[in-house]
Amino acid sequence: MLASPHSRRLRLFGGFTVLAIIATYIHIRPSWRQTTYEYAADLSSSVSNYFGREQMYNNTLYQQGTEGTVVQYHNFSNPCANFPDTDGVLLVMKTGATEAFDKVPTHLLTSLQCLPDFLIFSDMEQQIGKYHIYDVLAGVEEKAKAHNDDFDLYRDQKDCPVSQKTCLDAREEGHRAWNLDKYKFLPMMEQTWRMRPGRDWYIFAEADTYVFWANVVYWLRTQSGLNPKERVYLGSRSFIGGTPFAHGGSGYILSGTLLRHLIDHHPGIVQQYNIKGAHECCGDLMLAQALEEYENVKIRQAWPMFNGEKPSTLPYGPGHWCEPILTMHHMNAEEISNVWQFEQTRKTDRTLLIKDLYETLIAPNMQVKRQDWDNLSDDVCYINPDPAAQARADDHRKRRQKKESDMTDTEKVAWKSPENCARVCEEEDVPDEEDLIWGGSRQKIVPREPNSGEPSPALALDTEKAEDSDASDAAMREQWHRAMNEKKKSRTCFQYTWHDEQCCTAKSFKLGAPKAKSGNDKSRWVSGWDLKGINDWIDAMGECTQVAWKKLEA
Ligand SMILES: *[C@@H]1O[C@H](CO)[C@@H](O)[C@H](O)[C@H]1NC(C)=O
Ligand SMILES: *[C@@H]1O[C@H](CO)[C@@H](O)[C@H](O)[C@H]1NC(C)=O
Ligand SMILES: CC(=O)N[C@H]1CO[C@H](CO)[C@@H](O)[C@@H]1O
Repeated sequence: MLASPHSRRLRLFGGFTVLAIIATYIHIRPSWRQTTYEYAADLSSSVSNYFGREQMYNNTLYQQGTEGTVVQYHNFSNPCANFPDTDGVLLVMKTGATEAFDKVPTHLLTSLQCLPDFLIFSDMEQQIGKYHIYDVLAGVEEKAKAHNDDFDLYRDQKDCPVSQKTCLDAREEGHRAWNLDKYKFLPMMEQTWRMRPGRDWYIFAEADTYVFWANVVYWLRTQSGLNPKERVYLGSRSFIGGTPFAHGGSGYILSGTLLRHLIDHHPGIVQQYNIKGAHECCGDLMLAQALEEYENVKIRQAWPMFNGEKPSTLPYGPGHWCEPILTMHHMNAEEISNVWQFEQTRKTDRTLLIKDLYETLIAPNMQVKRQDWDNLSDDVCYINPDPAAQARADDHRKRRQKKESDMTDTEKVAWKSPENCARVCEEEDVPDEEDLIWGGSRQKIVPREPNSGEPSPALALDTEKAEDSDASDAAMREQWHRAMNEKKKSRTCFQYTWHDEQCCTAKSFKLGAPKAKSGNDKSRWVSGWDLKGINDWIDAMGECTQVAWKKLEA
């Protein structure tokens, strides 16, 4: 350690006045000088590391719990070394001038640096470094733009003599940006085909979409069974007014053949939809309508591989575990960079599964309880039956209430406190083997310290079965383990949120997000996770030996 200047001065002062201290000073001086020298050497080597070409850094994702999944140090100088060959696949990103400079640069620093080619479309022509952003609305005819309020933002953006941020507040312009956005989809199809014709696959994404390139390319080429010579339209399916469409933010894919057909065989289609836009809510819906109307092609469902969630909101659990992940949505710049870093620093190059996201990005942050936190639990709700309390609950939660007659005793009082709410999930926990007494000759299993006095029904049933058989102790344990494994896997309660005499639980686990603090204890949001139940479920699932590629519906 280096002494601070102040204590050094003190020591020098003491040295001139007290002989003994001079002696001490002389005695320690060599080691002090050496320390100083070492410090300087450390500093100089870390500075040269930082500015040198080695670029070997601490991996900030490496922490307790992730030692097995990501490397501790990583050489960040060659980010595209393991990037897949994207020959024949083109990324088309759509953004808007109110957000482009917030969202696009992080893509350029991460995956886009490894793509040999891509297109970025927006509602204004802009330049970010060496990258050009095209105004996809430039060609929209005057008759579609004039007298259409939806284009006011388009005009305002052009009139802004300084930076867009100075003229327009992105948050306040949110709905205007949204209204303008729907007009971009069909022109984007046309311009994509004009500018980059003849690719096999076109991946359309937004500036808050994350694309897992290794998975997407591998899936398209070897697992999807799709042929780019056919007319293919796929993504995460949503419905509006009964019409299925590929949700834009989750990313979606058109085969080159379909894009060519749509643009080359139907002149006037873009103009028609530009005018139609004034009466429709969303551009991704309009694209589906156009594909259906002119090509008779419907979306093929690729969810949950194409996904509208991000790591912190993804509902991990049944159906979201051994499934590979191809896209995510609502990703802010920091989240994009984090997931990219995860892809870069994984210890393996096997297909990235939803489970892998959980293990590295979420599990280290799971804890029993968080105050002022909303974990997005709302699958089943238990609300104070008092009419005044019911009136305070929102309709969605009210609809999710369990019937009183279907409730267990624990569930009936779940609304009373966060602790009561937590017990709903705990009821599904299975005992650990260490907590059981294994009977002697007369084989019998009883919980050592039963929570409720009586063993749970499933456990009692299993005990009977075991008693009936003459099985050896080992066979009985084996049978018990199998039964417990099934019970672990089939649990339906993983976490809860409590707030204002409302308890809601979820049949999946997710991290969620902070919720604004509110004044009194009753209205504060508390979220909690049944960590034992979650970890038991994960253990019971085991390693995902089979990658659960989603079979596309016709
Ligand atoms: C990091 O990789 C670059 C090239 O990819 C190499 O030149 C450099 O020596 C590596 N640094 C370390 C510390 O391994
Ligand atoms: C890397 O992490 C270690 C502790 O894990 C820390 O002491 C060190 O300062 C870090 N290095 C850099 C360059 O941040
Ligand atoms: C952040 C978020 O989506 N929070 C939701 C949590 O659950 C309540 C009740 O269902 C919703 O109203 C919130 O929007």
